[in-house]
Amino acid sequence: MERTLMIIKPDAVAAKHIGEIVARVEREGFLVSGLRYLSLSKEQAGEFYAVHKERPFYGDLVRYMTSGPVVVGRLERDNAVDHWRSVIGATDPQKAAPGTIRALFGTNIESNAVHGSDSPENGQKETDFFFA
Ligand code: 3AN
Repeated sequence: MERTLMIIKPDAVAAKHIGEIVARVEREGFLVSGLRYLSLSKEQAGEFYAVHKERPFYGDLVRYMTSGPVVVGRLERDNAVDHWRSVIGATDPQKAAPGTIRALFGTNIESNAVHGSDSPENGQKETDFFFA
């Protein structure tokens, strides 16, 4: 069983899409084995996105991710990482395939509704970050 981390980002929480997104998760065959509603501190957001530290959008990304509450979830199923990435769609909602979560609920490349881990190794690391 593989794990991936879902984050329902501040824009999607504010737009009241938590229920629809979690319903989609379960329809896609995931077991939700952890779910938390929380506000990220600057330090947590900075550490979580540390790989993007040198990118020009890093400061804005940390500001955005701390702009309101988020929902983090630990999702489990076979092929969880790739399956969840196919369900959420491309980073830029304008380029995301129709019916994907980012196409449905994303605002722009930064405020793109949800996060998904990018490898099984990071799926384990990122879920451990929130679910000790
Ligand atoms: P993904 O979330 O699709 O794996 P990453 O890991 O490249 O994409 O980027 C992490 C987050 O950084 C994205 N979800 C998005 O919020 C933000 N981001 C990525 N690229 C850009 C960009 N060019 N401009 C602004 N924000 C970006």
